[in-house]
Amino acid sequence: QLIRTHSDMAEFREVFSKARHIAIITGAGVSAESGIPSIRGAEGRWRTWKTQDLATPQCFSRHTSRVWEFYHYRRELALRARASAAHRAIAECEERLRRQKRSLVVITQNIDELHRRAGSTRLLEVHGNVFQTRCLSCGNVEANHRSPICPSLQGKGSPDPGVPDALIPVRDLPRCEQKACDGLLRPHVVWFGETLDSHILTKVEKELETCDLCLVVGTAAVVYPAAMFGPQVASRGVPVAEFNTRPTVNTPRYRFHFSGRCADTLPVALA
Ligand code: BJW
Ligand code: ZN
Repeated sequence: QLIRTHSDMAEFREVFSKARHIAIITGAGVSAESGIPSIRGAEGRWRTWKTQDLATPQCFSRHTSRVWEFYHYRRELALRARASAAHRAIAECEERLRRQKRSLVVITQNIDELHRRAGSTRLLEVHGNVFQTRCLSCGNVEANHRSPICPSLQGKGSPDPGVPDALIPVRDLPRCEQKACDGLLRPHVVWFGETLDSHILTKVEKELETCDLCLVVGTAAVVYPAAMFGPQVASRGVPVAEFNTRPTVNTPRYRFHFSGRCADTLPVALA
């Protein structure tokens, strides 16, 4: 249903002061504040390829070296990035609410771990995490912050369109270190056409059903199923506030829309 959307911060602050369970859904716009470009942004390219085509299981099986170069580049970028004022405002708010016996959970589509680095502890990463690997042979998932992730990727991964594929042999790409396994590792992220982790989705459902205020920050609401999280909350009659530099298809379904960079708007909203 369509509802009247406000951008009245005083009214939002009133709702915020009464909320006991807050869910914050975040997307690439929050990481943009840390200098990490969205892979779906206007540019949307790495070298000459559309990033949307690289983030698929088909591309990984055909062009394993290329896809690892792409993720190596983004791991190194995320390692060097620092949490922004938007990440910090969310983490500080969680801590403050906890002391007041209120709760805040972050449901993020971002894979760069910047929310955790800012200090968020209740965090659901629905599209995985680029600092975790998954073995294609034994299924083992583990944290990995090595830089570079393997010697053969050292100095590789430049996004410059003139740079040719490194064509690294698969045996020299990241391999499993579990006893006697040596399987090929992949980034533990959710690619197009893959399903989201059902355990995480169950937790997300519970948060969406119990929150009494929801913020949707820096996401274009194009990629499913995450695009439906905010509308799902709004359909229960719960106030939803969108923070984005521009309106989205979901804006008319939300009580509030705050236009602008989230590093400017969120610290005010969550103070
Ligand atoms: C700012 C700002 C600032 C900027 N301050 N704001 C139903 C309908 C149609 C299609 C589908 C459907 N169900 C499934 C599909 C297919 C597909 C899909 O959604 N396709 C769409 C493109 C149409 N979905 C899937 O395949 C999903 N799987 C699935 O549903 O499984 C079941 C199934 C399978 C097959 C068929 C049917 C069902 C999986 C999706 C996984 C997406 N993974 C990625 C890549 C992760 C790894 C990686 O990063 O490499 O996740 S895609 C990419 O998009 C990444 C992001 O998390 C995700 C969302 O992007 P986000 O965060 O919204 O970023 P942007 O750039 O789009 O928007 C940024 C926003 O910020 C903008 O609005 C700016 O204005 C704003 N902004 N600066 C505030 N400073
Ligand atoms: Zn293994």
